[in-house]
Amino acid sequence: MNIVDAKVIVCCPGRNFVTLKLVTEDGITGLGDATLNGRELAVASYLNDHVVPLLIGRDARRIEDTWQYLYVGAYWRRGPVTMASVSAVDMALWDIKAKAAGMPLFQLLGGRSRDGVLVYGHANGQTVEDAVRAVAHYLDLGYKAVRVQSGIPGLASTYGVGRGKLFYEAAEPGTAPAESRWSTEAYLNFLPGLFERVRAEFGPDVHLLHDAHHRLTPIEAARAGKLLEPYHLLWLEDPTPAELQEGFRIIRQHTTTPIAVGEVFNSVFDCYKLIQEQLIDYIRTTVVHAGGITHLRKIASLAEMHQVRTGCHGATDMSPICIAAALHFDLAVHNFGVQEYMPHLDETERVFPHAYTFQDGYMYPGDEPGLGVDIDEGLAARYPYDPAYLPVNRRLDGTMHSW
Ligand code: EZ4
Ligand code: CO
Repeated sequence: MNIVDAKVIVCCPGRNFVTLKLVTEDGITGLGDATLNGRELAVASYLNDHVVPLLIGRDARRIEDTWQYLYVGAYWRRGPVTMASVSAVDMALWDIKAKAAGMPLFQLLGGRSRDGVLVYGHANGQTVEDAVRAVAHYLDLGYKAVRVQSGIPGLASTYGVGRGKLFYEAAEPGTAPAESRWSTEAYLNFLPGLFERVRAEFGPDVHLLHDAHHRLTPIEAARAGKLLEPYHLLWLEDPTPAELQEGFRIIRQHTTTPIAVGEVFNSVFDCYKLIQEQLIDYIRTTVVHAGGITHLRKIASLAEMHQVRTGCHGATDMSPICIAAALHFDLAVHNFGVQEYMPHLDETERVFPHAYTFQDGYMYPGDEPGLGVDIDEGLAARYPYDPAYLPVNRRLDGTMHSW
């Protein structure tokens, strides 16, 4: 079952996506997401210039060997550009294998471990009362888990609050990133009141989440976790940048607020200490950025042994191909926790028709063979690449800070 064609498709149906499409000699097609928000063309080049030529003529059935060939074989290991490329190939090969088997992918991964995949949505508002209204809207739609982000008095713009009522789209079209300003003091003074208000309004049962988006030091994150304890979050996400895995020990020593991290991780080596020392509760590595289904399963297996659950990144910069792959994975692995889900724009949905569905706070990958997602190439061609960047962030005195 040799690969006879490999094509990289870059399109912008409302936002930029990079897609890899493989075709075998038997005419089976496989799709992989290779989108790296704000750095899309670097991955397209890596694939076109260095991966596609190696794929033609390879046996599409050899998923593990192809993964190792591209990872070990590149000599230059890891990094988001390399790993998004490897992930796309891996996703497409699992799509092909499941189609050849006539099964939805989750069956090849061991079958269902649960009835449906619990997802959380993104409630946000400029003010606390706007955020409360947004949470109510999500609950009306059936969501059982909601991330809450709000504007902060005194700051002109805040991560997690922006255009889009049902999602937060961070990348802004343009040839240079937008700049925002940040004050840790204003944030920490404001945050507990937001969750006090939301808990008072909606009671103890709804799962509440919050993303600190890498902006705190470990001791500041420890303070945030302590202040939020009365409101028992499902998780506090990305409390501090995780290049320094040891930093999470400080947070752990001070608070029982569950911690999630990992959306920017590329491999198990970014998180093995966090997992083995039980410094986190949820690992957010996702299919497109952490080596595809093949590598994500290895991370999940390590996490399972240490009582860490999965919580895959699922913002709108994961294309429907990645969301489909994540849902198959989430349905199958034992230690699944929760899946992030932001609905895509209608233009995106039309370019990537898919079998997955949302109902009553849960998602279902569907029963089509493979990933259950397609790309309408004719339509995609009508949405050419449009440069867009994630914002950068500065403290009030102008110092660069994590965004
Ligand atoms: O900043 O997807 O939890 N979700 C997030 C997202 C990420 C973007 C980066 O491309 O943190 O908003
Ligand atoms: Co996040």
